[in-house]
Amino acid sequence: MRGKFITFEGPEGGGKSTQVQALADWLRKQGKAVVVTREPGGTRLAELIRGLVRDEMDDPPVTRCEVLLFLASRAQVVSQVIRPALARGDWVVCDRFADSTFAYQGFGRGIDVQLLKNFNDFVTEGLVPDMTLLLDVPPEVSRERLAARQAATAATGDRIETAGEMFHRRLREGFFELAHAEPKRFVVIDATQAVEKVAAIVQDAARRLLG
Ligand code: T5A
Repeated sequence: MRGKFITFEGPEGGGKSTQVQALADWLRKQGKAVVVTREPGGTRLAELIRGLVRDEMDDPPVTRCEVLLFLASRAQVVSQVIRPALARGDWVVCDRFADSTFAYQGFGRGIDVQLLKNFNDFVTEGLVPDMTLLLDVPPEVSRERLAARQAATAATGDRIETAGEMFHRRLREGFFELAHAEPKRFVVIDATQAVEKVAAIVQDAARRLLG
């Protein structure tokens, strides 16, 4: 039997990576084989693309190039990791997927969302998550968390994290619009709450898929 495909989405610093690991651990305790992956990335080539889209550089990708890089990364991880895992019956938990393209490159950068959906169908061959957990945080919280992490690790913000305030407001609204259009697939979670509280809401949502 095909496994289930769960994605985490939302603005930066919403706690996706934290909750991806927590959900994977919990699903394993429920007896599921779980594959954790992320976008951009998840295969050797896709991780190289991740560097290209995130790194600050003198001649950064123009928006159309950025779109194609994210889509190229997705084509690799879908065909080499996600589809084979689902076919084996494993559950796949993915840190970002297609909705990030619609929110960031569509609502954020202004590329036509329907055009992006058509391109996305091409690279995913129509693969849609069974459930998408939208971890919502306002830009202020996102900024505070990333600043705290940067102070603790001496890391610097990446090219997209450091895009302007309006960009982040637009993409957050974009996520809401996407969730509103597909209420059965999306679960919108107020991710300003404590990690444990968010994890409990995520588990309740995942229980529905466990049947
Ligand atoms: N992108 C991606 C596109 O533009 N188009 C696309 O198609 C795709 C797929 C990816 C970038 O690429 C863009 C979006 C992104 O800008 P990334 O590093 O994967 O880059 O960026 P994020 O996914 O945003 O990852 P982050 O690590 O920045 O944020 P997370 O994963 O949401 O948050 P997490 O878990 O790392 O936590 C961040 C900090 O907050 C703390 C954590 O301890 C950590 O320090 N934290 C909390 N603090 C308080 N309360 C909570 N509930 C907390 N949860 C976590």
